[in-house]
Amino acid sequence: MNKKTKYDAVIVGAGFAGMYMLFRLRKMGLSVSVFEAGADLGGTWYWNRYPGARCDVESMQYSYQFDEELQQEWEWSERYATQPEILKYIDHVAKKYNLRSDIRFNTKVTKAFFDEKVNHWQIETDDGEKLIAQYCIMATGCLSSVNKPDFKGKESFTGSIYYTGEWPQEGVDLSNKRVGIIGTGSSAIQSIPVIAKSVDELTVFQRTANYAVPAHNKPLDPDQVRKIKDNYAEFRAKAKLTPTGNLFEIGKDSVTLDSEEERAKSYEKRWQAGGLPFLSAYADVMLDSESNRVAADFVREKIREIVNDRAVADLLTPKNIIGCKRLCVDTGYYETFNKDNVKLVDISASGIDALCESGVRIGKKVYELDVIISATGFDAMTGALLNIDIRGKKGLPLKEKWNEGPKSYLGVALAGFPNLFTITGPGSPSVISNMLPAIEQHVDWITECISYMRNKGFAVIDAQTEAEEEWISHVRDVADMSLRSTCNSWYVGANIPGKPRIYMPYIGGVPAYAKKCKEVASAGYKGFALN
Ligand code: NA7
Repeated sequence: MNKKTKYDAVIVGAGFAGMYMLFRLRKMGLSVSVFEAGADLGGTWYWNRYPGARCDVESMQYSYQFDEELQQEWEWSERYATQPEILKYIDHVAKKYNLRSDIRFNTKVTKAFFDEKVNHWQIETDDGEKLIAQYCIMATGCLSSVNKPDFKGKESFTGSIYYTGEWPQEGVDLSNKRVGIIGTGSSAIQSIPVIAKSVDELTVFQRTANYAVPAHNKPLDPDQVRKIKDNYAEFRAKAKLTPTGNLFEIGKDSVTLDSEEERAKSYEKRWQAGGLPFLSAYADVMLDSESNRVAADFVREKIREIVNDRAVADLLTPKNIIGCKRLCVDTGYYETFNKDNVKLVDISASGIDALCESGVRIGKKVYELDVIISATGFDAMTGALLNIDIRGKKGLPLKEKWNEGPKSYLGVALAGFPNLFTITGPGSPSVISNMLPAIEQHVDWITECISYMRNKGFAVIDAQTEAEEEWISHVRDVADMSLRSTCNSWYVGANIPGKPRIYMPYIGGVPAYAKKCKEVASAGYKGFALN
């Protein structure tokens, strides 16, 4: 076999996870090759370049912390970074550590088979390359497999269809067009106010109304930045002690500890401050339905205050639990529905009936459009992994192992799939926490695991089925305690027809999760078989 086709490790994906994994393994002296479907770095941030795309976690927290020099030298310009600024940051990181040299772009990994005879992974790419590696590390992202609903009559539409999750690299000129947008999740809520400014008409097709709180985005205050940077390590350490790995001020334990007036004051303060900390006003918001109702009612009232037309305001008012679907962070979303060129169409009864030559048909009514934007989200957490033909011991396909939903030990390893690691996989805090520290925690854990194996002379590590079962049952138990698992969100796979319903992220909190991972490692990788 050609020398070049054999590596110690293959990493699939060159977003934040793949980049840091490459950095760590290369430093350890491993030969590593990274494969990336996109033409450049960034993963989900590479593809999601729709108008208004921005991170909903504050930039001072949504960044790497593995290198003090890096976190000191990089200057974010705004409280919430735009997608282009995140790509600039990624480019800076790649140049600083010379990462691109080991990354093959425009190349998809299509197959990964474990060969038990020689204990390595056989990997194939879409350009026909075959290679082998001792370790296969999936850095495929949680929100990277775009959901493209198969709308009836899709092929008959004569205009253009775009997906927010695969926005054309060259951009799209929407000026003076009649545009329809399907979906009212975070991507739509970010893009609608921006798109509405340039188009002739914007029609929003809403299946489920969503909660959004204002971002109050602004340029970062240099004094505030200095204060954080002077004690960045301490700031990061404190964040790791919070349930979501984000440094928010968490309010009182229960809403019952406050009078009605105090509750309103507390939510108003958070509404004015902006962003996801809104949901941390009381620690029981996601545990107690009455506490949740107080938060939800506050936002419902705000919608009524902002939106002039009562019928439109009613339609935009969510009925379900707040925070069950991910809370959206907006800039002028509800206000946009006061514009004359913006129309809201309720499709809650039967969805999109069909696309036709001239637009979208709902019942008997046709909405004439030049462009349709599908902001319909992702086959989250499992989609990107299941898109690859992954086979473990005895040729078991991952699709089969996961036919009743994802099973994983700690969200990082799969029983029967030795030497395969999944960064921020299902069963880990991942999307329910701040993704950047979640990625770093997994990459550090995997690096230490590989280093341990090399030091002790082990060639193979495989999660044990009992340990996996025990972990999954714990993941399920903690999910059942939270209101988050009770609605039809992408967290439970409800947005993808036929997807098994299971609450995928680990919701027991970042500190508890990190402690468990540490304990497993210090006990010589408890729950794993090493050979
Ligand atoms: P989301 O949050 O999954 O939102 C997708 C939206 O598209 C949501 O409003 C869906 O309605 C709607 N949708 C999905 N499929 C259909 C079909 N078939 N017909 C009509 N409407 C549909 O994805 P986003 O990209 O906005 O955000 C994903 C995450 O990225 C977000 O949570 C942040 O973490 C960043 P539904 O609510 O299912 O009724």
